[in-house]
Amino acid sequence: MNRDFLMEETKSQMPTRRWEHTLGVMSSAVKLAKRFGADPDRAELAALLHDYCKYWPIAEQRSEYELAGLEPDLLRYDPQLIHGPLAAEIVNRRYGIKDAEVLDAIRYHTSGREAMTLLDKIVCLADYIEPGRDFPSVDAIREMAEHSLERALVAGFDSTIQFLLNKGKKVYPLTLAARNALIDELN
Ligand code: DGI
Ligand code: FE
Ligand code: FE
Ligand code: FE
Repeated sequence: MNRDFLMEETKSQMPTRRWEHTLGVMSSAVKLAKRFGADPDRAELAALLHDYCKYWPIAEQRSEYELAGLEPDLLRYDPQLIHGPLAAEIVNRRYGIKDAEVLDAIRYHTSGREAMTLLDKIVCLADYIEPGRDFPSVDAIREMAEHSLERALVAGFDSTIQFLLNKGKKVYPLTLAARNALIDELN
């Protein structure tokens, strides 16, 4: 599939601000791939497509998700979790993206999962640290990302979980499983 074509297609799904975020995630993912020994092209492709469905109306995301027969338990948690697994489904359908590791990195970029692959980690972390991101611990996480994907990702999930707890929201169990597994990898 032609890169420029996929870029135009993806750009047309979202407002300018989110497209700039996507470009930031692409460049951060390529850097991380080079640093940690993953394929930069596959990291860039997953990053390009990771938020493909993010700005579709939530009702449409939900109905497409249900129609595709994706994991129903996720719908009991924050609707912000839908766009990753839905994007993996949609880009496979629309553009014939078949690379299972690329699709998984897209699918799990928000939630994480137990036993994240190198590509999963890179896309999820790039999403946290791309140049346009600004949240309290982002600079510390960028620093950690110089040396350890796992340490940086634990800090990323910590900040997300902290944010959810502060708002009195539920935490999707896969995020806890992801964090637990990353901590085991560190020890
Ligand atoms: O799509 P982005 O804004 O680039 O980033 P994202 O896909 O990582 O996250 C979208 C939001 O999902 C994030 O602000 C926190 C929210 N969220 C809600 N419930 C959960 C959750 N994130 C995780 N990891 N786990 C949850 O249970
Ligand atoms: Fe996202
Ligand atoms: Fe993320
Ligand atoms: Fe994102």
